[in-house]
Amino acid sequence: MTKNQPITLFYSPQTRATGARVLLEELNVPYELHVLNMKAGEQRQPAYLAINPLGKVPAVRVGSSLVTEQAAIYLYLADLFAEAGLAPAFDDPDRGAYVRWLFIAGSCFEPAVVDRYLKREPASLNDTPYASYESLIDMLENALTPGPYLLGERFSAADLLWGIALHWTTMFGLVEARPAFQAYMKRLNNRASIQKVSAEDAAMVAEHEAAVQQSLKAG
Ligand SMILES: N[C@@H](CCC(=O)N[C@@H](CS)C(=O)NCC(=O)O)C(=O)O
Repeated sequence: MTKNQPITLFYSPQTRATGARVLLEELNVPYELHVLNMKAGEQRQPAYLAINPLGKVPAVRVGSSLVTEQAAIYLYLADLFAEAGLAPAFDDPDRGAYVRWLFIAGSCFEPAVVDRYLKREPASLNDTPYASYESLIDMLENALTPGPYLLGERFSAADLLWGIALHWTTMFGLVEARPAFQAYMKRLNNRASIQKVSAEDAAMVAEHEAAVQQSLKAG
């Protein structure tokens, strides 16, 4: 049975893999990290391309099942460990909104943010997969008002994905830090799981940087 199989998270600190690790912490299941030093380009080496041919993290292996793409990983793990209560069940009325928000992250928010990062001219409403940045961000703000979570009073795995995505995108000025987003991020950032993983990420980033400097010195 997949559930009792070992879990390996292919990981790099301060990346989209951070959220997948936070989720594993929230699910309270044992896992092993396979850390890639992305500053040294390990994600583009054949060993990792055999795991994810796109060379992107996160990827998670549970027994013989391999899952890539952060939203797919959240969906998979939160359902696999449903007893943690982070995923509404298939017949739960909240299931639709839950799945919808997981998919909006990858299908709409990510391309919208990349377009802004690359300073692309806004395309017509029918040429993008997200209509317009404004309509998408307004939709998110409405979903978080009054909150406290995307599903109202109910906290779910989708909040981990969105809380962390907003943390990075507001920090880089790609998404405006509207009051509803600030309150949401503050709520999420108070969670022990996020604080633990963030602290360990900072230490790991410093180690990776030092390793790269060391190898440059060694020539
Ligand atoms: N579509 C992927 C994107 C993952 C992604 O962009 N990961 C970045 C880190 S935040 C990465 O692995 N970059 C390494 C590279 O492109 O070299 C997902 O949602 O999981």
